[in-house]
Amino acid sequence: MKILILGANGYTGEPVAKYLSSKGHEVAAVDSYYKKHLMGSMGIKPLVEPGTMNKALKDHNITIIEADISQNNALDEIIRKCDPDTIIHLAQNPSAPYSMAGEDEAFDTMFNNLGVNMRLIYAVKKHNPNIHIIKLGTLGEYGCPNTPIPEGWFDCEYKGRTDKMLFPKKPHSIYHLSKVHDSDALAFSARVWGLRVTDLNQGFVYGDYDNNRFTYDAIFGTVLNRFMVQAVAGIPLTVYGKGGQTRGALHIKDTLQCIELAAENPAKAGEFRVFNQFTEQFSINSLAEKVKLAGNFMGYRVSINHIDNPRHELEDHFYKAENTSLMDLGLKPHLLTNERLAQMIQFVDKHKDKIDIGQIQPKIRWQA
Ligand code: USQ
Repeated sequence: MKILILGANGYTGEPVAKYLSSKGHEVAAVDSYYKKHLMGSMGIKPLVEPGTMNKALKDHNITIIEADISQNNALDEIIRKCDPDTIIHLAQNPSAPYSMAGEDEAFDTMFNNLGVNMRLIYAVKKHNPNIHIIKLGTLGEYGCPNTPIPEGWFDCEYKGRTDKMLFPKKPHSIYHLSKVHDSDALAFSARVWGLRVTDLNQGFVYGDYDNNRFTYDAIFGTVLNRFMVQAVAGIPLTVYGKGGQTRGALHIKDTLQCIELAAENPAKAGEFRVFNQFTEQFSINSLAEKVKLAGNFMGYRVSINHIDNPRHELEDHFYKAENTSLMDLGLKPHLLTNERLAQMIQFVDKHKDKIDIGQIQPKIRWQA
């Protein structure tokens, strides 16, 4: 397949580019270094910094394109040149805390995420509506409803009449809200213009892959990666509030498998397909306990600290997201065993001299 990856310099983008290229696909990788520059401007350093795409992808037979696809015509030219049959769209600001830092950050998140998504829709519509768009969405679009969460669509009955509808969303941050709008725009593009779309509603990702950008700060780091760094650094694990928050999660290797499965089994013309992309669900308390147990067994002194929750979110709630579609396509999960946890902690330990403890505690408050 000819695959174009938008946002190929990130924690997920770079592994996806390498993985799909290693599977024999013709891969082109696009990035504007938006996030790399943003993190630099905020003084945030990842545990592992792969540098530019040139540095990270150069031995992988991948076409590297530096471009700002939020600009009019930029993506059109790339599509004309690369003629992809699949576009994997990861070119977004992925941080809930960043989006809640203030009005400018909220605007930046909305402008970047919705803008690039709209450019993509129009570029595909103009040049080749047959291209399969795979969009990385998030499970956080749904929030935490007191009902099970279907994979996008559900059978709705109201006042005696029925229809197939997209499940209502209750996001908890401007970032997650931006993804809700993206999903709506993509569903619209399938309904009205017949585009082929897969929306992957992903849980939080953990783990490293071939020296990708591994963050642990309070803005860009996801919870399990943060806990593992805190365990190694001897900082009490930062559980926000009661810790009963429950989320879907998956190892970065499963993200790669899921994207590959979606690409190899494309959506039909006019179909907006939603897959919930996670392999297990955990409460934050149970994650902290797992890290504490594994860390203590490995000789670290790990303790847990419930800190004032900087976010506005339910801390004790029902949570049951459905996730059979990717399993049915053949996903073989890499589960969070004690052995895997120990391997990941060892990886963090190899880089422990780079841990900056000033990046750990959260400073952005949802209701400030
Ligand atoms: N949390 C803690 N302590 C921490 C960090 C986080 O208790 O030190 C809690 C948060 O309050 C939240 C949960 O852990 O309840 C997940 O937080 P997170 O920072 O790992 O994830 P989140 O901000 O929700 O966003 C991340 C990715 C995002 C992706 C999303 C999937 O950054 O791109 O879309 O996970 S989901 O969690 O399903 O929304």
